[in-house]
Amino acid sequence: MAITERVFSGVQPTGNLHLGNYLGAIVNFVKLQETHNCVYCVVDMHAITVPVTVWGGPDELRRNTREVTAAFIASGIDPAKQIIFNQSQVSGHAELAWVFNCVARLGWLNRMTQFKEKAGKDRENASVGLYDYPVLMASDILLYRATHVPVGEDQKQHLELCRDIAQKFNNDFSASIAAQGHDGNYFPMPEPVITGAATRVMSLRDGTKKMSKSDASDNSRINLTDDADTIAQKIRRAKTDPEPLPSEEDGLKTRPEADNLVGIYSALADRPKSEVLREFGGAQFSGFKTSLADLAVEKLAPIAAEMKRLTGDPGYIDQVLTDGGDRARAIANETMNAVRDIMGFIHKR
Ligand code: AQP
Repeated sequence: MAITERVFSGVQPTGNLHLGNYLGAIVNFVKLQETHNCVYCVVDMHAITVPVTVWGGPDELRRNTREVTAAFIASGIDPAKQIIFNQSQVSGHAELAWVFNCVARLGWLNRMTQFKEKAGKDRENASVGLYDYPVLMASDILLYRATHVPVGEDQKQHLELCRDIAQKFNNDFSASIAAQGHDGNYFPMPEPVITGAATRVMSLRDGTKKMSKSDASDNSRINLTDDADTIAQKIRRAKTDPEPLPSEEDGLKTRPEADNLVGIYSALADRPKSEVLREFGGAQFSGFKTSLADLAVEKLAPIAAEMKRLTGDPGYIDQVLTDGGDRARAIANETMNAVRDIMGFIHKR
């Protein structure tokens, strides 16, 4: 079967969905649905790679899974046209991950910087799942033979690993792939889609640190569930330097906090940074922050309100997920049957 263009991406249900997740990933999910068939996944099996005290246990996982689903829908993804589901409903993710565990090399995984960051000094105590996270992610993408993967900058290295796995699988089993009648490579080389002015949104408290769900300070991030007052207050309190805003992008190079706030403005307004600086260059931060807070509230408050409405109806959300799961499973089964044939696993047809 020839490869056709398809988009896949996932978001972990680990709570505190924030502006970085929205601008780095979800905004692009919404745009891509105009041109592509898309599969958007709430990756609950990835969420459990950290200690249960961190992911919160079953009630919290259910709540967070519904919250991410609500964020997808509230941001504009149409669940009737595109597939929205939670990963654990489709067993192919775990099955393909096993095959890829036997394709990926230890040396490749040892280079993954996210594992090093997340495991920290207590590496011996990290779960095997956290180490294997990038292999499961490669399976998520390739199970749907996806060609495009919208993600934030931080996922670039994992996407490269996914391409390495696809390539080694295609090479190792090229004869069997051809014998099964597939033309050329069975798995595509998925392209990362890392676009927009905010592919790496930084913490509001420290412009050198990524905005993250796990930051202890709630003031470091704007949560998608924050109300208008909280959004405005967090932006007013965001760290800045004492200089006025520059008029040219070059002037942002050594000023991470200024660069971050201008990037957020630019992404929310869907206007290039250069244009934003033409308007605000020379202005003090106080005035710029007021405009940024107004813009953020205008764009985000309706999403928060819709998320609240949707999470108030868990029956509807669960229906979206199970319906999406059925549609995802149909594609996944096709891939898994082909993989079984390619590998030589005897199976029921
Ligand atoms: N700060 C960010 N800027 C731009 N994009 C970001 N993404 C995450 N943080 C930023 C993108 O959001 C998508 C979903 O992320 P995830 O749920 O898989 O988890 P993550 O990358 O681990 O998110 P966090 O906030 O960074 O969690 P912790 O604190 O656990 O490390 C991805 O496409 C990601 O690139």
